[in-house]
Amino acid sequence: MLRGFGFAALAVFVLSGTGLSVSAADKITGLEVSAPQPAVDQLQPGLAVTYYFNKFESTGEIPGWAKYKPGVKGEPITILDYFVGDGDVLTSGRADHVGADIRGYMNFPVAGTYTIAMQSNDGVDLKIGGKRIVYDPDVHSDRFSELIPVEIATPGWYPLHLLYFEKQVTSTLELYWLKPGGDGQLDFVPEEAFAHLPGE
Ligand SMILES: [Ca+2]
Repeated sequence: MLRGFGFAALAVFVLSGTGLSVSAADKITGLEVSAPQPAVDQLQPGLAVTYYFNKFESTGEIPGWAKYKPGVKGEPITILDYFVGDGDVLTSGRADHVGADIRGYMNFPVAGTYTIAMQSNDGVDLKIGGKRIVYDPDVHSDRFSELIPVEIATPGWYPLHLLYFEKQVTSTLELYWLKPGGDGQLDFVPEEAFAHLPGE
């Protein structure tokens, strides 16, 4: 995986409020923490992923395709910091025509208002705790979401479901946050915030 640290620094610069392309969204509330919480001794690192190889045009096409064509389980995704140009899409081993159904848990260690943002290419549909957080479902070149305030009432593990696809040429999938009381710099959501249960 090419982590693209130089670009990440630029992204944080843009997201810190000096850029023109990022604006703030309305706060999202009502996320439901997993109840009961997943057993810590059963959690595995990273997010589970199933790949579907097709020339998708929108994230909404992935569930329908999955009803008729079995997917391929991939190696878990440890962190969403993919800025790979025309390289392989996530852990799929392919560079184009990839859909991904990504599932697991995301840990919010404290209560409060987080700021979440994504950069994507192509489409994304991210739900956490049953709420849609980022929705940019169609074919597009690299672009950032808004800065999205997300209210977390209860610390802990929340169910995460991310649909994503790469049609062709370049692909990008990055997830950023700023924790409550942070210093204004968004950073990648770290590896320790992602987990999944065996069988997901
Ligand atoms: Ca693309």
